[in-house]
Amino acid sequence: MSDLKVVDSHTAGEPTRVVLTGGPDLGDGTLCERLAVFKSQHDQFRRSVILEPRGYEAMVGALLCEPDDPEFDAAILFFNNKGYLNMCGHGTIGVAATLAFLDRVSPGPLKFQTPAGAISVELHDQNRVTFTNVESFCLKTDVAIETDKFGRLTGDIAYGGNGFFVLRPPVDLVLENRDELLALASELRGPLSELDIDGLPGELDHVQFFVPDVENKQGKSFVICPGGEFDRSPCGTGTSAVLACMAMRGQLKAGQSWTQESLTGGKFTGTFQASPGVVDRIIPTITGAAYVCSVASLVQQAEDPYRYGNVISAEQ
Ligand code: PYC
Repeated sequence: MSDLKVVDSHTAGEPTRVVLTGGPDLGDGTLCERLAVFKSQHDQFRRSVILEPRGYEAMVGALLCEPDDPEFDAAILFFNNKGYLNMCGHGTIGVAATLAFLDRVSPGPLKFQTPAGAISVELHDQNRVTFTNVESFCLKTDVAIETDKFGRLTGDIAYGGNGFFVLRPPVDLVLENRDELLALASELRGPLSELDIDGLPGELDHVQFFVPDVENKQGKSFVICPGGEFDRSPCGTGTSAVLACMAMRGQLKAGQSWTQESLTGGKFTGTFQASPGVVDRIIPTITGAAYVCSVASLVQQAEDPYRYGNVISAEQ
């Protein structure tokens, strides 16, 4: 049996499981080619690591891989209870803090390769991390979707390493309304998947309820991921997407600092620079902290009917 060693951390409460050893053999193609092999030939590995009983719904996996180029300190393939993520912000912070915990890196600059692109990272100490994300943008503003309970809702389609539908919630953005917002996000997925969208590098598969307080340069967000689970953290790619939307509306300027808070009170700070030479595109920089909470070996006994995970929700 291969030795499947993982380190679990959380970033503002959102878990990241870094796979150190025992991952599948993905061949020696480019990172994107290896991701394609992961998806097509080793999806059972993803399910085994993330789904119950070894993992749980909110967890994001991060398989450490050999980078395509030695300029990178690590290459990462992110996955969750539903599938694969080209980029994950809280996961990037979690990987950096995990590598620091393992004494594999020291505070200072690092560079990670992800399928979405190169991510520059500054490790401030064992836990605190700033990463500079891929180019982010707001693709469409005020897209209307009809819903059963709340009628017509409008939101923006934006990219921050993942694709987001960003909208103001029709109810207060508080933990008590969590189930209602989860149900609404689930309802929105159908019409969103039918939109004819050109120009998004990936799927429009995240819904983000967002309430900005522009004057005080802070906002509250609730991100629902493709597998129906919500991000306990303020979501790094989601924060990048809203920075792009606010930049486009002139609500935040390059270099200004923004604080993004999740429904459970976790905070990231973010800022951006204009993307060189590309109008209305930004390069976001996000800061947060992650803490290691366990080091484990995962075991899959051959007779275990749940060795490849237990599907417990219709959205998985
Ligand atoms: O932090 O970018 C993020 C993220 C995406 C999905 C869960 N977390």
